[in-house]
Amino acid sequence: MALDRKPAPNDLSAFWMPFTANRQFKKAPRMLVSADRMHYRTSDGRDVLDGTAGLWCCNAGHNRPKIVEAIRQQAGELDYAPAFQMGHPKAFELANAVRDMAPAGMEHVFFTNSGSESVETALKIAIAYHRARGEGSRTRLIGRERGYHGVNFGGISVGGIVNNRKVFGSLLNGVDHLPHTHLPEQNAFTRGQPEHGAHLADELEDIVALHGAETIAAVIVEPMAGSTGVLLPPKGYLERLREICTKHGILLIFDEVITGFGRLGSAFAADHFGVLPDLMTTAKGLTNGVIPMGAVLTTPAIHDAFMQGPEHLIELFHGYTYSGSPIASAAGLATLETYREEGLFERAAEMAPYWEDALHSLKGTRHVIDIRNMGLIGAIELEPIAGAPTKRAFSAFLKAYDKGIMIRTTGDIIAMSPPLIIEKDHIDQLIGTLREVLQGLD
Ligand code: PXG
Repeated sequence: MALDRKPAPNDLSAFWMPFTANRQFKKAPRMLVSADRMHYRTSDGRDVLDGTAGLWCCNAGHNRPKIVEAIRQQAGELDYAPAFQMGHPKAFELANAVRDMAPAGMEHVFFTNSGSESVETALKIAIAYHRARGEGSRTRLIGRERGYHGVNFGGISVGGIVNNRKVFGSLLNGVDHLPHTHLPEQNAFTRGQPEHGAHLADELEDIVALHGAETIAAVIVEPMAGSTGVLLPPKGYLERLREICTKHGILLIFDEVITGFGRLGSAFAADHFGVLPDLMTTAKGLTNGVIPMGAVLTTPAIHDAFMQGPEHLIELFHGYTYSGSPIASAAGLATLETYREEGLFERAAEMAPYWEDALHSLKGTRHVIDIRNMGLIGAIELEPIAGAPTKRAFSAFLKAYDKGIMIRTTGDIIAMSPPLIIEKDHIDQLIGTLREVLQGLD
């Protein structure tokens, strides 16, 4: 009988792990059992310095008392409330707190449970917005090569990471892509925003000429592309995209799932670059990664376009069982309070120059062909092993873990995005260990 079956705790076969080399992992598992502030503890009792804030999400570090307490308390007070046609106070409080932290002009907040869902939500709002205004022909969506917008069908359609798309069929139709902005010949080893590449935004004019502006609903980009290996926007690029979108009545969506909540030393990338989109997608740092939650932010112009017709009718046929759920909302409120009380975004900005110098001290280290950084984000690109792309960086990841630091790799790029509470000696440890690892790699 199924109920009699008691799998041994070390039976790893049932769990099909996401974005993981399952067979490799299960032969030599890397198991994390607890976490506090800047460190994970492994099942073999080692401390591992968190160089990635989990998956770019634990911006305030781990086991933060205010967040832990808020979740505990909310679970005992109101565990769940229906999300449709009912409300509870904390979802409204959190929406207000997010709005107050967001750039002026972002006034309305739609809750989701992840970055992927935020992306689907923003794309759907964009298309439905045009239709609500009588421009129903605007259905095309424009993404960008190397873009990552989560893993649902809309997101992988506008996304540009080939492995995330190619085995999943024909995807959404009516999608086109801008070129990516990676120009290593001109921009290698740039600190912060690269000089070259603003002209790549002009490709949007060609796409508009090809399809007609009246068929295009929205352009979606990461203001700083994270997952593909940290590609910074060239100087002037985002401003140019904004101009062209405005000129043609196309909505601009910033996917701020990674850049939101302090990563660049400002609350959002939109603040950092001084460019305001029409919609912003967020998740991750909204709840410090502790409880799944995302949010889409938008302007009164977009929100108000839906608020028409008889008042008893639903204005947007979209939402999730857990949109703004009580425990996630409580976690979000406590997270934003933690960021504010500890001045963590300002702290990230203050620490950024030290981080930048430490990263760029790796220039000249074996295998390193480029280094990129901004705020508390950094990437080190390695020369791939001929005929075996990704292998060198993955070996670096495994060796780094053995030596007590956690990094991420994508292709042959090492990416780091530590919690914003990182201290200088942690940065020294991260970079020092990485230098040793790189020197010892084949
Ligand atoms: N948009 C962006 C810009 C993201 O970076 C998503 C959407 C999707 O979020 P969810 O919550 O559905 O995973 C992301 C997620 C990595 C890495 O190491 C990046 C992400 C997730 C996991 C790993 O690069 N980004």
